[in-house]
Amino acid sequence: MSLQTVNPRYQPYKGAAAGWGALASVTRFWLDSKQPFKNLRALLKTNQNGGFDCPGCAWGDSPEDGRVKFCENGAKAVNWEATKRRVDAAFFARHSVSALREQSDYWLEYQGRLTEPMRYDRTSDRYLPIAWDDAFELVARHLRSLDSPDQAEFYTSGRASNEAAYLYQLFVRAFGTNNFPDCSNMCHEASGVALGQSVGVGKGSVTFADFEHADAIFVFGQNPGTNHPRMLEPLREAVKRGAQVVAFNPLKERGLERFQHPQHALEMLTNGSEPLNTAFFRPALGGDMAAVRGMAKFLLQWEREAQAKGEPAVFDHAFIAEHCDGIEAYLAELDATPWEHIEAQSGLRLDEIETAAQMYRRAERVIACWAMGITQHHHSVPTIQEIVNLQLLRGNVGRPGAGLCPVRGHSNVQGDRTMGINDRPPAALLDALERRFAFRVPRHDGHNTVEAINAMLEGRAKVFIGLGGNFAQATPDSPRTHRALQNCRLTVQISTKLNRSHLTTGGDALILPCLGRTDIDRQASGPQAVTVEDSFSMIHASRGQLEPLSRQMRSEPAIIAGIAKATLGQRPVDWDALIADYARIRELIAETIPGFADFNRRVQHPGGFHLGNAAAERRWNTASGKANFNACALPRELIPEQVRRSGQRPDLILQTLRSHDQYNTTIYGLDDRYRGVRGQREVVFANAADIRRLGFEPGQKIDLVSLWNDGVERRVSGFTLLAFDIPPGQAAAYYPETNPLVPLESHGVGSYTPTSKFVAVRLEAARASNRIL
Ligand SMILES: Nc1nc2c(c(=O)[nH]1)N[C@H]1C(S)=C(S)[C@@H](COP(=O)(O)OP(=O)(O)OC[C@H]3O[C@@H](n4cnc5c(=O)[nH]c(N)nc54)[C@H](O)[C@@H]3O)O[C@H]1N2
Ligand SMILES: Nc1nc2c(c(=O)[nH]1)N[C@H]1C(S)=C(S)[C@@H](COP(=O)(O)OP(=O)(O)OC[C@H]3O[C@@H](n4cnc5c(=O)[nH]c(N)nc54)[C@H](O)[C@@H]3O)O[C@H]1N2
Ligand SMILES: [Mo]
Repeated sequence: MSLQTVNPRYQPYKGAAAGWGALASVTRFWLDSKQPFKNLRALLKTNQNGGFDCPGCAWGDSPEDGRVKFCENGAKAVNWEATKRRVDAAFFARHSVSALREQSDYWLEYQGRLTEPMRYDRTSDRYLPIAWDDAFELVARHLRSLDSPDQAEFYTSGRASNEAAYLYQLFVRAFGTNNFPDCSNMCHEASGVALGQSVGVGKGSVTFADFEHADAIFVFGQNPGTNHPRMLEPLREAVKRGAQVVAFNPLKERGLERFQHPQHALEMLTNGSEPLNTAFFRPALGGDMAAVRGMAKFLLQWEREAQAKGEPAVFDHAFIAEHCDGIEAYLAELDATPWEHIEAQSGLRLDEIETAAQMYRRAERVIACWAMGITQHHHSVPTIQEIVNLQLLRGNVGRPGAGLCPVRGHSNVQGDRTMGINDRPPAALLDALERRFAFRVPRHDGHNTVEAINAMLEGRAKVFIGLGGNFAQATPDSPRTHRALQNCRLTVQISTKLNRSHLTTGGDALILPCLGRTDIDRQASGPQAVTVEDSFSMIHASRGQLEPLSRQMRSEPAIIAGIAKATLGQRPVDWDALIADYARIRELIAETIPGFADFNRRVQHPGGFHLGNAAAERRWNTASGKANFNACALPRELIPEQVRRSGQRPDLILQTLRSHDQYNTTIYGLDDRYRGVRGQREVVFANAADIRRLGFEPGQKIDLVSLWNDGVERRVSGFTLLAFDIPPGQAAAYYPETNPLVPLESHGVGSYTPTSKFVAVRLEAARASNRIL
């Protein structure tokens, strides 16, 4: 694959999701990684017993099914990590940091794996090698010089293993703060908050097996064909056995429409494909709460009709009476919500909502799935609670084939939270740590991602440590976030690949190169396994299979232990002993984290073990002791007040999403096959009628300017307008290029999640071509 931008092309994609197109793409990536056979071997062990957990998404597989799971984007993730290219001292000697800043994100990560620890030298504007011990000492010096532990921010991205995350939180709390900004804050935070209040567990209640028993699966705001390809198989099986798969998505995502099974030779040869849904609804951005409210209102209407006629009830009265709280207030809220408001806000016609409600009512067992199309909104917590309300009305929580399924992103983002990566830690966790380790844990709230950026901007935080991820690019309001990092005295990135966060340096800056999921991790007691938790709360082991590219790379637990020992000494644990054998870390986890008793033995079980989920067993760990109906009014308007007060009207509402060739801020390639885009990323999808209405032509270059009443100009330049099948008034463009448009202050109520799926924008004829982001 060439790094040159090929001629931008745009042609609608006609094939099915997965199938031949995926195979061709994987082969290309295999060849491109320069070690195709080694990677093939590695891939065959992905998500298998004895292999490593796929570093792609957090979708779980059936624990009983031993077959190799083929997924195009998992293959890309493996190949990307298992490259032979290296970013070493010689590389940094060739390139100054200012010169690297001129390169694209795509170019930066393409250069290969980080192989030795480096420290930024301001005089030469270059990264120079540093010995590991000196690096640890430097971090310790900076941390010890702070006036308060709360002046340091400890970010986590969701690839970190349970063992790494546990050590990290132990070190940080022993140091004295709960400042744990986390990728989850930008992702499924709203799901955790909403589910915690509604059903007492901030995680999904279903397991893989439930998908085999559901009569209907509702998929809200998710693009599984690109982001969770292994989910397509259970969806297809569901449609085949006559279950309903109902998609809510403004974009007709190919993976939700048609699917060709890459492991069924006949299907591939005949080029047949299966439809993947039985109904598709295209709401307004942010319109799902109104849509689900409408469905619930129809159910209430039918319930009353059934009562009047003496017909069987629509609601599950026995469940509601025994298990739920707040039904009266919720039904009153349904009555108080006008149909006109539902129709206007949802972007759907009432007859469409009625059809969705009928499909819902006819299904005995319903699973509701959702992802970023739901969580990255101002009112995402009430939207998720409305989905729960709907599920509670018919008892669709806590029985086989039914339940709640926030489909998680990063492969261990859920596990990291279980391990205590939490800026608002539950008291029970803190008590357990205090009992076991005999130090005074910090009891006050720490910073989440938005709060951490503000603290760094205002000089209240002076040290930033990133355990993975790409903070500079994943966060909103990019120029401000970059300034926030640059304000720090020290920035430390524990990473596998070069990215813009390494180039956005504080006064001092370190790159600490770590092993990834695919690499063999050797310690004193031999090769180590780590553990992860998938979206279904299954815990399983992961063992790297590939020889690391350099002896200088260290494991994440070893790097954390190195920093901890330099900062705190052998306190509150013997860090070296834990690194010699990770089973000792798991013993500590077993003693302090609920559900992990006998961890080392249970994780030997093929396929892993289930952590258990109280809501799935109809035990409700809420304040009321019941599952709560939350009666929340629909937002009066979706356009935020700060936009209305800006005095300008938005031309379009923009959502920022992923292409098929990216993993978050990691850009694998410049194509987005299922949306028909080739060789370019700086594009805006808009409706042809809107493009004309606004006085532009398809193909024209434009600037996007977002609206917010704070006097800051937020603009990205030189984007190509593509006429696309998208509802009127909406636009879509890729993240992270559009992150400069998302105001830091525009975040979800109760979740602090940036509203990446709802940005009010104006379009202007292009001023200049975009500088590299
Ligand atoms: N290959 C690959 N896999 C990944 C990732 C990746 O970048 N690449 N990222 C991982 C991570 S961290 C995550 S969180 C997940 C993300 O997985 P997704 O949530 O599928 O990711 P997005 O691309 O943000 O897609 C959001 C979808 O929601 C729709 N949508 C947007 N706004 C709305 C709305 O208001 N209502 C409704 N109903 N729909 C809406 C969009 O049209 C789009 O289809 O994927 C994980 N897996
Ligand atoms: N506008 C907009 N912004 C968004 C989103 C959106 O939809 N729209 N989505 C949000 C979401 S859902 C998420 S989860 C965040 C993602 O935010 P992050 O998790 O911070 O970002 P990633 O792009 O996943 O991080 C990629 C980097 O992680 C490092 N890395 C990869 N593997 C490993 C590993 O095994 N160990 C270590 N230590 N480092 C590793 C590599 O150096 C790589 O460059 O972005 C959020 N930002
Ligand atoms: Mo995510």
